Amino acid sequence: MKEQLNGIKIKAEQELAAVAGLKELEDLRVNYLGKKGELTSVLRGMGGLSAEERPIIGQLANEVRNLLEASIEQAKTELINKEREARLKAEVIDVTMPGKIQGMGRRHPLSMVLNQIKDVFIGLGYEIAEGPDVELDYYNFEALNIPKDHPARDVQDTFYIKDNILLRTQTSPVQIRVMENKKPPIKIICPGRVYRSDAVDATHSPIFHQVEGLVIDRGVTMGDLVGTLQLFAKSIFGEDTKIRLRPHHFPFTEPSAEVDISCWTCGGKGCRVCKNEGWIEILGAGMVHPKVLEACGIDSEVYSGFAFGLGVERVTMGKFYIDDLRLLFENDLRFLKQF
Ligand code: 2NM
Repeated sequence: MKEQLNGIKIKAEQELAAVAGLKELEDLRVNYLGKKGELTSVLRGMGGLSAEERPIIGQLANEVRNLLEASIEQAKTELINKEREARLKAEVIDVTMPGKIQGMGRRHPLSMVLNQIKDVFIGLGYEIAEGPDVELDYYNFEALNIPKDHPARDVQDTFYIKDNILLRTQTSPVQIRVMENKKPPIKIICPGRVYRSDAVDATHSPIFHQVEGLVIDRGVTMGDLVGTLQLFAKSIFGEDTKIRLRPHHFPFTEPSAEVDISCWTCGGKGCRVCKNEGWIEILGAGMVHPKVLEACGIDSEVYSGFAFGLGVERVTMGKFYIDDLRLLFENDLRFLKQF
């Protein structure tokens, strides 16, 4: 019986060393220590032992059982720790990884481009400001010096919720709110969803995304604006990218400009992508109108600033050669899987 017990001990320890999972470990425990286990059946056979043998074998059996229980308990702890470590390792996210994110599938092209844009401006020391999608007429139009009879105010172009409550048509109301609440210097970008009453086609959507930028300080000039946009264009479209400003009119900036960038396909020679222009319009910009500054309580004799706005969909379509805006909203996996 002594040999039998030692045999069980050796065999159990060998098997224990090879156990790889918790389920296997539990099976092993039942096989040896369970009601019908090997050790238990040896103990059952103790009835036939002599009075001298019984306590010796009994003690040995107890020792083997205690040893096995301890070994199994230790193996269990080790297995749980190993599994926890593996799980933690699998959960680690490399936040610097672009596009495809571990365990999170892929990213939407709009998010990829938005993140790139944010990175550029965060790198320049800008802060990100957000505000409500549902706005007051005052913040969306009035404070931006957009006159009462301006076509943008028409119900044809703007979604009204009530007389003076609407879905913002641009993210500039966020900038008005920041200017009202914070003293210059101000250096912000305002990314977000905007709404316009447009019919859906390859280049229009009633919901799209904008990033607007705003810098207000003493002595800010058009030169600062040009330098900023030049750096932005190079960061997003490549080092060889040039920009071109054309005079324009916006009620909220003076002077105002439409900003083109050299075609990212032909570099300016003219091709299908730029419709032989060599340039592609991508931004609106200008020096913040003194009336806008004053409406926010900023002294326009002391401070000046520039602002710009761009459509995230437009930039995304350009960068990825997407010819139909609807692809960005339909979430067809055959499209999304390409990113
Ligand atoms: C654009 C173009 C030009 C703009 C102006 C302002 C504010 F609040 F400072 F007046 N925010 N954004 C602006 C200027 C936006 O988008 C095409």
